[in-house]
Amino acid sequence: MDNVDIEEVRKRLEEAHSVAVLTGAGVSAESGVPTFRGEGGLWRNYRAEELATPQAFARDPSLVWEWYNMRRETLATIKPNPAHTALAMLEGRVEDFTLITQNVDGLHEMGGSRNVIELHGSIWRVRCTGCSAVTENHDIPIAIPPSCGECGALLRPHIVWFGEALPGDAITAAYGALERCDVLRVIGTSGVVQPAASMASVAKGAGAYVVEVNIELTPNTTVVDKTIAGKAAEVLPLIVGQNL
Ligand code: BV8
Ligand code: ZN
Repeated sequence: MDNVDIEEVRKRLEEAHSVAVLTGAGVSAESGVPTFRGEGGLWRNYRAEELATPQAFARDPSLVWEWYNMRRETLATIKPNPAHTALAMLEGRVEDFTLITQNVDGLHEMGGSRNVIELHGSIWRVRCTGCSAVTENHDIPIAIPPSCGECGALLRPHIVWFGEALPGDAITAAYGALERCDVLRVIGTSGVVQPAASMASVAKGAGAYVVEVNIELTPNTTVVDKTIAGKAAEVLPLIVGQNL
């Protein structure tokens, strides 16, 4: 990570009217949240792709709820890190700022971000499989199997699983931001999961300056204008220019 890169990105952000940010699990890594495809990405030898599906939930809702309860318990003790705080500070300085996240952990809002699009939903909201009512639920653990207070049907996490469509309003808002932003920052994502994995190309195609922050190279690396190798919690405070 060299200062020339940091300075270049800081200048671009200062000149930008509209900024979009896309984050993945890597932005929460230094808060202690295990990423999906790094070490610790397994639970009882299951991969996320095997549990975060409607089929897995239909087959064994208790197993899937046990997985989410484990993650809720982990998240209960976790705090936003300087990467989350730096993004919240940047939002306060940019006229048109949109934070698009793939994460379901709620740490961006906890870190002070306001205009957050949760592409994949939230681990802190549940949805009724009967009447579709969506409610906040912070029970740790949630009693398994959870049932709807309105109609008694089984509750599921209000999270987008593999093979499920992303919420229309989130998609519309995200692509609007990608089309109009002067700068897109892609932070801590492996660039594997669609449609988020194509968002760097969408912004680039619309004329944005795209910069990636990651500890490894990803499929986005060949698309972006600049990749800064480093940990989000170290790089972002340098770019935002505050000793957080
Ligand atoms: C859809 C909720 C269409 C779950 C998640 C074949 C079969 C079936 C489906 C598909 C298929 N091929 C493609 C698909 C589509 C599929 C997909 O893309 N699959 C992939 C695996 C190939 N996508 C979908 O199914 C999506 N829906 O396409 O719908 C449709 C349309 C109409 C009608 C019906 C259907 C839905 C995808 C959403 C899945 N849900 N999450 C949960 O969380 O419980 S995805 C899951 O992965 C998380 O949300 C996570 O955020 C996301 C992406 O992962 P990353 O965030 O990138 O995390 P990862 O661990 O991979 O990487 C971390 C990165 O951080 C690494 O690069 C690492 O180097 C870096 N890092 C680590 N530490 C740091 C760091 N960087 C900086 N600093 C650090 N300190
Ligand atoms: Zn219900």
